[in-house]
Amino acid sequence: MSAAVPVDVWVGLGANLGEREQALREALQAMARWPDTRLVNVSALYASSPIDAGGPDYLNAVALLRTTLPALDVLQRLQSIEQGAGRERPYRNAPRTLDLDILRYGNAELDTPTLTVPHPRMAERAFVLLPMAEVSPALVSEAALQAVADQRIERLPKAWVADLLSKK
Ligand code: A4P
Ligand code: MG
Repeated sequence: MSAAVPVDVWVGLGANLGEREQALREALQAMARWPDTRLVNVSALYASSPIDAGGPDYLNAVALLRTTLPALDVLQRLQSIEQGAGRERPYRNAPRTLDLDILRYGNAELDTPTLTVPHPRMAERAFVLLPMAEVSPALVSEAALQAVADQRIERLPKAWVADLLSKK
């Protein structure tokens, strides 16, 4: 079932195991193929040190989708892409081949056992705020960026990102 009105959905992508860039690219390609969905914008990739976690450096990005899919349908589809990338969950915040989080689903505020939006830890994380500011500048204030300015993060522009954007 689809909601009648398209909703802007921000998705955070992260990977710190395996072929990280390929995992992010394939995930974006998969989202762009969803029914009733447009991939509107994608940030550059960002390399960042793990926050509240261990393991290798992460590659992160943020994508903006416009979709009529309900929020739980989006979550289920993201989880199925994670599974396809070989995601394992041995313990909390374990290193991962691919993590896909819903950062915002329009202006919805949901707190259910399976889905909390806006993502509760978003404001603490440079690896979310910097790419999100690139995709949707109005959503991230200077003060929010200042608050995470001590976190190590590096912007890595990738030519292939622009090729993914939907012309629909
Ligand atoms: N869930 C609830 N709300 C959401 C949402 N908005 N989006 C539920 C996605 N899932 C949501 O997720 C566990 C459960 O959360 C799901 O079953 C879903 O129903 P998970 O992906 O299995 O576990 P996780 O990834 O360990 O949890 P989460 O919440 O994604 O972890 P965090 O807090 O996002 O931290 N450092 C850097 N530099 N870059 C990173 O990407 N990521 C983390 C993960 C830690 N440190 C990092 C990074
Ligand atoms: Mg997750």
